[in-house]
Amino acid sequence: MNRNTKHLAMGLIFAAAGVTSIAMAAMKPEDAIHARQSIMRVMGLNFGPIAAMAQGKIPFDKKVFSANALRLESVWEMNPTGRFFPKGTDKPIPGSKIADYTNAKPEIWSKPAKFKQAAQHANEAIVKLAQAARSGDEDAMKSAAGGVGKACKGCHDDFHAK
Ligand code: ASC
Repeated sequence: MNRNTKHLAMGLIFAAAGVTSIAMAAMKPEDAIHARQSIMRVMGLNFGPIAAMAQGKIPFDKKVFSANALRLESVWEMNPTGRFFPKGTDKPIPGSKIADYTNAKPEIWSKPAKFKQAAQHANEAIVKLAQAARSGDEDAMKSAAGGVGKACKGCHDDFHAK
């Protein structure tokens, strides 16, 4: 790489980083609420059949289970518990047509370390579930599903008002 190319490459990297941080800084509170609710809805839609199969409520279907588990992992990579919980999004946004409510508890912001740890537990459980799905081992898949259910419930009990 010659010097000019190198400078151009560096410039592009900094420009991209700048655009990203501007986009994050400019995210409106109602957009953050809408984003996290949509992501969690998709998480729930994918986890529902997995939980039902693991509990024997519906027949085990390896293809559906695996597809849903891999989608859970990739949707979770959007980091719903991270950038979509900026300060100031613990209450409905006055005048907002997008998000009229939020069930996020104030503990998300008053106990950030605890919230982060709960999210980390969920991350570990979700990665484990996807690994089990890739292995194709039915028992491992069902058992990993239990871990995800517990992680979801644990975090929702503490941080999500019903
Ligand atoms: C879901 C969903 C949740 C969790 C929780 C797991 O599918 O919508 O909130 O799983 O019920 O215990």
